[in-house]
Amino acid sequence: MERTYLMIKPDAVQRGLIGEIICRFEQKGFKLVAMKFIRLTKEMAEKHYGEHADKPFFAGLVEYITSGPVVAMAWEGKDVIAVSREMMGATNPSKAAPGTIRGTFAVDIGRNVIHGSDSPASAEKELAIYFEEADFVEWNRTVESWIVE
Ligand code: IDP
Repeated sequence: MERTYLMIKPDAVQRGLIGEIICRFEQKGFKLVAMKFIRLTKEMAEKHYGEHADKPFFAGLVEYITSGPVVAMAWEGKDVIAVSREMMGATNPSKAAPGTIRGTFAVDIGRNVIHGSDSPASAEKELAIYFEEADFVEWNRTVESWIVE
């Protein structure tokens, strides 16, 4: 089953949106398999966003993502990488469709409330930054056969 890395960013934690955001993925039918409430170090942030190191917004991005606690999560499910990106909406909340997480809860690209891996390769890389193998909980949902055929 596919896994992705989702992170509730510091702005969403400060605004009391943890429950709202987790609720959407639970209700969709995805399965939570790991979760941590942590504050990123500068090193973790630079590793996570390494591909943007030469962008003008990089310093601000690292400052933002380390500015307060985040909820780091691993979610599992059918096509969870692509589907969770759709549920999040476009990177720039002004362009995010109404009803998506960013479309509903955010207005600024520098405060866009959630991160989600954009490919299997980045999911693998990002999950390894935040979790060790022992952090993943193996569990059976009794409703599984009502969610996936
Ligand atoms: P994604 O988060 O939707 O995958 P990316 O292009 O990978 O989007 O950018 C990573 C993060 O960097 C964004 O979620 C946003 O927080 C931040 N970011 C991207 N572009 C800008 C910008 O132009 N100004 C400020 N922050 C930006």
